[in-house]
Amino acid sequence: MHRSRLLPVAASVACALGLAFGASSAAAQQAGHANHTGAAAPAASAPAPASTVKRYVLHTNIVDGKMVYVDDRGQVNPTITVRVGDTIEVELDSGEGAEHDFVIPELNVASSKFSAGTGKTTVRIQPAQPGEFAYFCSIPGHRQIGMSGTLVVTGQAKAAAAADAGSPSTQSALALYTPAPIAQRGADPAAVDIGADPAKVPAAIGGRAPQLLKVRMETVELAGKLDDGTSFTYWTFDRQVPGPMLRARVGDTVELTLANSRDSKAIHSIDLHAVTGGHGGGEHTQVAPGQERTITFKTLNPGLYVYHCATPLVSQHIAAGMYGMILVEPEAGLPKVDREYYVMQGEMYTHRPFGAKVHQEPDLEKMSNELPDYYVFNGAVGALTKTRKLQAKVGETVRIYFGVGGPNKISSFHVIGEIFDKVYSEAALNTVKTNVQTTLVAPGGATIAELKVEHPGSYLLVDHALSRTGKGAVGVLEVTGEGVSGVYKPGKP
Ligand SMILES: [Cu+2]
Repeated sequence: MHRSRLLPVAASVACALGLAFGASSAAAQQAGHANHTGAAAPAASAPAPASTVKRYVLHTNIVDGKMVYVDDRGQVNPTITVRVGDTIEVELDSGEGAEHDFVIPELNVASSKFSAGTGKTTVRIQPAQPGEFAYFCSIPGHRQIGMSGTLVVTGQAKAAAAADAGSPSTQSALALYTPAPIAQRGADPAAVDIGADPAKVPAAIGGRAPQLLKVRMETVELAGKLDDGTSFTYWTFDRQVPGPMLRARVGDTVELTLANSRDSKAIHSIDLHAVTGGHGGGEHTQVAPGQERTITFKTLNPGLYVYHCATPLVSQHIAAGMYGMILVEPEAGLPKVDREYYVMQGEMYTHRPFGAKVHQEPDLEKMSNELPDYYVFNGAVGALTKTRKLQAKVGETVRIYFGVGGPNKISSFHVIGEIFDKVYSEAALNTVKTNVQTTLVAPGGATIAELKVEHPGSYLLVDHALSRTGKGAVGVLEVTGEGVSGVYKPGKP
C-alpha cells in the first residue's frame, strides 16, 4: 500500500527525472519544444542526433472480464516501441471510469492517478537504454487482472546518459520505493453509521413453491464511523457492513442486479457462494462506476452462504467491508424460532493502530502480512454493543446467522455465559450439533447457532481468540425477564 500510495507522489519526481534520461538536456529540451508545437518529426533546428516525439493514447477498459489498456486501434495492452533518445508521450484516460495509473518502475516512470473524475493525464517517457520494460497499473490487483504491457526500447545506450543516469536514477528509484508518509487527517465529520442492523433479517420463507426473486444492490464507497472519533472509507453493498442479508429457498431463481455508484473510484462485483457457475457471479458482475450488470442464478443447495466483492485486490475489497450473506432455506423451511439475528465478523488493516482518532487509511502491507488492527462485528467497533444490541426475553430461542467476511481470519464464535443448544456447523443444514460452546467459522464461511435463553443479563458475543475483543470483536445479547429458577444464583457478596 505504501508503494501504491507513493506512486502519485513520486510521479512528479519521476517525470522531472525523466528529462535527465534524454541524450542531453539540450536535445531533450528540443524534443520537448517540438512536442509543444505539435511536430512529430525531428526538430528541424536540432543537430544530430535526431529525436522524435511519439504519441500514444491508452484508454482503460474491461475486455473479456479483464482490466486492460486499449489503444486507439483497439489493441489490448499494446507493445509500445521507441528508440533510445526519442520521447514518447502517453495520454491516459479511464474508459470505464475507475481509478488507475501507468507506471514503469525500471524507468522511474509513474503517471498521476486518473479516473472519470480527474479526466485525462499524460506521462512522458525518454528512455536512455535499450531493453524491454513492463508497464502496468499500480493500483493493487490491477496488474494481476490484466493491466500490463511491454515497452520495447531499441538502439544503443547513450554512454554519457548511462553515466549521468547512475546517481539520479538511483535516487529516483529509492524515492519511488521508499514509503512516503501518509498524510494524516482527523476523523471525517461527515462519516455515517455503516453497521448493519442485526435484527434486519428477511422474513422466513417456509414451505412455498420455488419462484423468481429480483434483487438489486448498489456498491457504494463512503466515509463511515469505524469507532468513536475514527472514520474509514468503507466499500459497501448498500451502504452497510455486512451488506443486506438475502433470503431465498432452494430451487428459486434469483435475478440479481449489481449497480456501482457513479461516485465510486473502483470497479466492484459480487461472488455469492450460493451460486453455481461464473465464479459465483464474479465473472460477469465486474461493474464500472455508474454502470450495472444483472446475473440470473438458481439456488441449487440449501445453506447460509457468504457473498463478497470479487474485484482485485479481492482481500482489499473485503477488508473494506464488501461482504454479506444469503440464506437458502431447504424445501420445508427452517424450524421456527422466536428471534433471528444477522452478524458478521471481519478484520481491518489500517495505517494507524486500533483506537487512533483519525481517518484510517487501508494498509495493504499489513493485510498481506495478515496483521489486522481491528476485528469488527457488523462493520465497526461498538456496532453491536451500543445502539444495536441483540435482544431477547427469557424463554425465547434465538438464532444467529453468523458469518466471517474475513478476508483472512477464522472466528472462534462463542457467547459468554451461554451454550449453543444447536449449531448448524459450517451452515450445513442437515448436520445439527448440540451443546456446543465455541464453533469455528472460516473466512468466507458461516454457521447458524441457536440458543434458548434461561437467565437475564448481558451476554457477550465474542471471537474466543480473546485478544480480538480488545480490537472491536464484541457484541451484546441483552436478555430481559425473570430467570428460570435454579439455573443461576449470584450468591452473597
Ligand atoms: Cu469491490
